[in-house]
Amino acid sequence: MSTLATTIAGRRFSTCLMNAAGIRCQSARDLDALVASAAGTYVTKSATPNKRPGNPEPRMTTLPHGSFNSMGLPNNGLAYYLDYVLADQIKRPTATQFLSIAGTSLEDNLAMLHEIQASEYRGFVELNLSCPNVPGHPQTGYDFEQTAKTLDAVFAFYDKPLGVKLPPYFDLAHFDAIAAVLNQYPLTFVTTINSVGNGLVVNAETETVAIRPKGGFGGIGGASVKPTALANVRALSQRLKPEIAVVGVGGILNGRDAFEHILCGASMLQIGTQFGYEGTAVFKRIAQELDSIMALKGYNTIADFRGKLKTLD
Ligand code: RRO
Repeated sequence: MSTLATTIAGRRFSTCLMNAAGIRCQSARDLDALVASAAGTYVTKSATPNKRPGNPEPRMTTLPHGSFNSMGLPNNGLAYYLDYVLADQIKRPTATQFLSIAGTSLEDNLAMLHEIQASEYRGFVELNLSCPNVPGHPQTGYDFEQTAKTLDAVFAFYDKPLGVKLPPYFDLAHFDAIAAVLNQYPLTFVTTINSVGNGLVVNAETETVAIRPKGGFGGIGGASVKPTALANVRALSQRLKPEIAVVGVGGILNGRDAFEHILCGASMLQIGTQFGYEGTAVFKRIAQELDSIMALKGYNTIADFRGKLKTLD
């Protein structure tokens, strides 16, 4: 019998498929649907200390091979998501949740982490260093010094399992640089990639941009970003110390995409755009497709092929 189970920092997940932060995970109703689904766990919409309405609409559009957004961090505030995961922890004591936070300043991130540290929360925190869509706030993950400063301040007091959500990198020197920073800290995981930031979608008919915020600039997700996602999963898996698990996200539409992410080194897979389009049925479908591929190849567990991508040397 094959299994899609995975383990990160000693926490077992019955399957390696889950949602990606931001998509259908903003309300308790969304999160209830994820809990009831075939996903192995869930991540909550990135939280700020207080509730935020996000950017003006329209702030999202579909693409032929993906999605395009500038949501601007609409969320119900940290207390809402912390309450949700704490209640879930009581209902399902063996589950491990991912609680995403995305302060728009270091002070906000530290304030939220102090609150989480002081709570009964035992699950993972996914610290989002890569939101591309808040006007006036650059992506921390592209500033290696600020990333180190952030993690220095975080790990000065925070001692529960924590990972970071990274933006995509496009240069081998940048993979080296970010890995050198991340390897200095007791991180549990990295999640890679966030959307490919600051693309531009043009409507030739109306001769306008497609979305209102930031003059039309927004983050690209879905099938188009898969090669970038695979490169980031692979490059970081090769460079990070083995205690840091890699969570792969970007362009997973089917079992083959999931298989490719695992070959590149992913221990957990997050589905964003396709989950948005398909709803919770996506988890069972992709699990079945991945399971079939593994059966054909004679693999019993994802560890049998994780990170084993071969080069043509
Ligand atoms: O809310 C958003 O605009 C958003 C966030 Br926080 C993020 O991390 N990635 C993204 O594509 N959109």
